[in-house]
Amino acid sequence: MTKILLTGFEPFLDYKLNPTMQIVENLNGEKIEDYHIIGRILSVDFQQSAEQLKRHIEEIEPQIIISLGLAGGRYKLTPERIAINVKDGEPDNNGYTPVDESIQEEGADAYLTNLPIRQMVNRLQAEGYPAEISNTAGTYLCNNIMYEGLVYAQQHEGVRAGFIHIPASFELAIQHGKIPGWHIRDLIAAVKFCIEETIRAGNH
Ligand code: PCA
Repeated sequence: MTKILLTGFEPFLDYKLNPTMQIVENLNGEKIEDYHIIGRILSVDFQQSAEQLKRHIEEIEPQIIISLGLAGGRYKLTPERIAINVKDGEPDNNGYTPVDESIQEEGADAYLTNLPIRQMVNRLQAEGYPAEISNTAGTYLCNNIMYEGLVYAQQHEGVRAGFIHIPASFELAIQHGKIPGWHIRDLIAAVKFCIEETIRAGNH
């Protein structure tokens, strides 16, 4: 049994709910072929989230790490190509507001994902979902967690890691008032297609 660690984030800034939590809770415990999905929710806190991710990785020993984040305002589902060694931007949920900081002092400037993001986008489009590769995960928590996941993948042969940004759910879009949304059912289905493509890419 191969394990997939699927992470989501708690609500943050003016988003009163985070649909990544619902997706992760929904897919937690699912099995696809010989792969077991284990879901975990991370804090929107620069320090804590990185430590939580490391603890979950230690406990679960996943071969695949897929992290999800909300990108409020995006219309499409967007697998991310690259994580950069930068922390900058809005305050996290505990008020920490980094300015031009490094995630890891001696770390590489950036890491490219080794998830099959092109296949994910092709599959999503074939299934009728708007999707494209994103070339920036920003400099906030999502980029931070993607970077940490890729550092681990770099250090552990055979491990694949990456990040998918998702649009708001209808529920959040209605609550927020100024961002587009998808039905949560479609968000869950789309993430599942991405997981299937990752499994398929690893089977060749
Ligand atoms: N999205 C934020 C952080 C948590 C989340 O779900 C981001 O894009 O950085």
